[in-house]
Amino acid sequence: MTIFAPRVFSGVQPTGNLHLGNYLGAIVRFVALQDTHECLYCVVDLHAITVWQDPAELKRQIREVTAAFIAAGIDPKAHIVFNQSQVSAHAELAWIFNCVARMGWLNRMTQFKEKAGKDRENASVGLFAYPNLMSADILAYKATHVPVGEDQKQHLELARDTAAKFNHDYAETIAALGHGDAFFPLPEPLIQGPATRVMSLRDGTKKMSKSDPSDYSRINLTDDADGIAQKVRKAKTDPEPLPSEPKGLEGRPEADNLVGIYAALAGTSRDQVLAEHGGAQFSAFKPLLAELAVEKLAPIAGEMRRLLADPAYIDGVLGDGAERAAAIADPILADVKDVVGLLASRRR
Ligand code: AQP
Repeated sequence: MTIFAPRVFSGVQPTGNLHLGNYLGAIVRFVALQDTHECLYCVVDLHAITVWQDPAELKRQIREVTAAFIAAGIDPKAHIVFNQSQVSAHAELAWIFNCVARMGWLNRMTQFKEKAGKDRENASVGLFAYPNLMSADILAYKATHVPVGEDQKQHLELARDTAAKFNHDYAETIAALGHGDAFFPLPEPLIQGPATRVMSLRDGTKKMSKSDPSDYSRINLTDDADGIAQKVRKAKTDPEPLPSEPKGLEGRPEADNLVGIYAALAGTSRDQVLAEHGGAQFSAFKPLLAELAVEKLAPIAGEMRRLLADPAYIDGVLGDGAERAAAIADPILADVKDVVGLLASRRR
């Protein structure tokens, strides 16, 4: 059986304010994995344009996500930080995957249904094909592990199905060209911790999201201390005190969300938080949560401001990262073309 060296890949879209969900569900995990894995972290700007983006604002947001990565503790020298559009292998492999993945698979994707809404006919083709680009992002590096929030689980399953179908459809050529019994690994989602699905502060049944029209639904990484305290104070809750065990959070989505956020920020578990704060009213728990959120997020916001004051540095990080990413992806793409039967004679 072909053995693949462990490699981590993940991405974040530059589509607006990064929030606590992106941070706890993804970026905190990105930082932790650096100690044990070779990691590539990507600002997925080609995904962003599947819905309309103001061009000047998009450039600003690409730099902002990069600054957030670095400010949160990702080391762009030890690992690779870059923006997707600078490495053409992503788009090229996505086209090949458009020809491998099936319409029926994409038709089942719930994120497309949610984002396209009722006006499906008017959604971009890119929004529909988005999961194939995501498969290409991961498999252009033969990445084996992908840290993501719960909402990306279905897309990861599609990436595994696409890798498996490619390995199956081209099995003979893959073996004949010396790639063993599998060309691509089946990438594993890493969905772990107490905050894999952080919910809106206004509605505990809806995911915290950049595109929610209410700024009070989320804590942005760039919110100041007063803003964070106000949003936590106004967060929807129920009248009951906190239970002493997680079972008591059943049917209480808002309470469950705040306890999960607290646990993730404190680096502990729901059980532990409830063991300490069970019986407390929200009027006592919310100020503690706000204080903890400020303690963790304020240094990141400060460092982001410092980094964003020097856009040339950020652009340098992205350029250097793109070169190093392309050095991995280009030979893999050349092998993919060879397997598929696309002639790659050198241009003179
Ligand atoms: N609420 C969340 N809880 C936990 N993890 C989350 N992620 C996003 N929202 C939550 C994770 O963050 C990573 C980057 O996400 P993304 O920006 O690429 O896209 P998204 O999942 O579509 O994020 P948003 O905020 O919901 O953006 P919009 O509103 O533009 O769609 C991913 O790993 C994601 O799982």
